[in-house]
Amino acid sequence: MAGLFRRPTRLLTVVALITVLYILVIFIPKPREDLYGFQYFRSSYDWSNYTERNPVAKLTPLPRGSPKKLPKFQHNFASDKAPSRERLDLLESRRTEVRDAFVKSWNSYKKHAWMYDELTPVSGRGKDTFGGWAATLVDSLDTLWIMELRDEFRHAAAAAVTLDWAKTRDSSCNVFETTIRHLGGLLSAYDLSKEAALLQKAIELGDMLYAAFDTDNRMPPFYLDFDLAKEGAMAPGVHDPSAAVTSSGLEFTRLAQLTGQDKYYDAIDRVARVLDKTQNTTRLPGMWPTFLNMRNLDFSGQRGFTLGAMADSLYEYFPKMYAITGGLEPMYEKLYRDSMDAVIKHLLFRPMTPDEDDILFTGSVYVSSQNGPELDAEGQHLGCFAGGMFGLGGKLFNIPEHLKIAEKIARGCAWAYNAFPIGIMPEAFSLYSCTNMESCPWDEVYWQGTGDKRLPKGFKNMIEPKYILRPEAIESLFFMYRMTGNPEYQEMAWGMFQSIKKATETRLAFSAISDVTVAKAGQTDKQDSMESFWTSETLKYFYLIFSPPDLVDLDKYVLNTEAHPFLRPVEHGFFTYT
Ligand code: DMJ
Repeated sequence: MAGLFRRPTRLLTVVALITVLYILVIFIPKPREDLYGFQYFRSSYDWSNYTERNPVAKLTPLPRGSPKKLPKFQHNFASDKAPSRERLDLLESRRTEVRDAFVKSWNSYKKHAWMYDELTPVSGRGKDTFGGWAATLVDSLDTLWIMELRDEFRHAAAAAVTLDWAKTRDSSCNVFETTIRHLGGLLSAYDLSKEAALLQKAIELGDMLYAAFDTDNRMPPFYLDFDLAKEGAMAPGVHDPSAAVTSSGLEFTRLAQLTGQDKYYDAIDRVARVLDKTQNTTRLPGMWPTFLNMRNLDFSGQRGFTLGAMADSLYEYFPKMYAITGGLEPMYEKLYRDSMDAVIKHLLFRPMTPDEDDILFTGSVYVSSQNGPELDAEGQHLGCFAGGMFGLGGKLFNIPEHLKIAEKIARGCAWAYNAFPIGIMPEAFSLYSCTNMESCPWDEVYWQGTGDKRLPKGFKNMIEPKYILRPEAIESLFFMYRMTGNPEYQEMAWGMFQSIKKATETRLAFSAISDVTVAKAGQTDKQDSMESFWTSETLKYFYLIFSPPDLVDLDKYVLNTEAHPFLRPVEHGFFTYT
């Protein structure tokens, strides 16, 4: 009797096993290709097969030919007296401390938030903020490489090439953030490591982001809505942050150079041509308003102008685009020179400080119908990038005045860090603008009568007291150091790093803090947030400023706005494409 029952049971087991195997075979995703040892997965939707509703009749090609011999950006370190053994040891120990901070952040990301966009550095969870495509992982690939964490790099790169851009809980993606973090991260990881699978993953993403330009006037929207794009119903926005819709230039140019496909360059060239055409039609000729109507391309109505939040990388990319195109596209020099003339005339100001420091900030301007341009003497952490930009522009286009401005902006941000008891600059605040750039005596009585006395002397009001692990201040110090070779910038950077570390460190990693005006580093309120730019930008700049200057040599690489290095054409000697 027992045997009789056993036979059907065996049969059932076999059938069940076959079913399970069948399900496994059908549903478990398999590596489709093996590129350089990576188990590469192609995304489940292929945007290169997407049918464009607004195709371009004639593509603008990448500038081709021998790149110009551009002025050197980096100081000639070889001509300096060699640093002493003690100095080299000191720099090495600082590098190690920065790397330790990175490793701590990375290990916690790996343990608690692997493949999520971000780690929550207090509660130790994963959180998705940018499509769920592992933003911290992709953004950190090149830092892993640069810090010589090569095993970690291979592990992370192997995971990055399995990302599926069609798998997201969101119905759209932020075009700018996805471009600078994901596309920029993959391209630089490829430029450094030459791992083919990384380029392949970047191309898939580039094809998706390229679809964002498929609008009536070929201008991109702020969000790429996947369904709208597939239905051919996408339109550009009427009030978009200017940086977001105009700064994909470096990433798309590098992608075009690496693939030989002009379409990527054509997409961003059209946006740059619009900027070129409208540069003198705005209420502050030379600059563009903080928000743009990308639908009718009429920029003459808006009245607000800034180099800070919402607008920053629009300007940052002009000298960088000139560099990455090997100086073969003169439009970028004109865009840079004319916009910076307006910045110098209307936005730059010297603040009144107790020690009468000769420093500069980039404020913002409102153009009123009665009074014309009115300066708002605010300081923004985001505006601190301008030191690096003026430095790069000053060198590339041989404008000595811009180099002086670069130094004063970088020192201004360092001043704002040092002014607060915990040694960190807040996100945004207002200052007093001096009427005279040459001399600016401190007026204690005026400050006592008008300033917020809870703040350090020289500060008028607090706008946003938080610090969210942003990089712009160390970014400018890093550029100044590489440009001048002056070790003073390394000392300023070290002070900054120690302050940030003390005030933001958690058991797991480092966290944004809500208020930098507290008396002691131990009293900071941690906001449980660690954006991917902490490991992509902030720690990379800290690491590089203490490293030998040939590590990410700025005469060979140009860094995108998320600090991802792309090879400059001078490295190839001529434009050839893989
Ligand atoms: C980064 O994502 C980029 O630097 C961007 O251009 C501006 N904001 C953050 C860092 O603060």
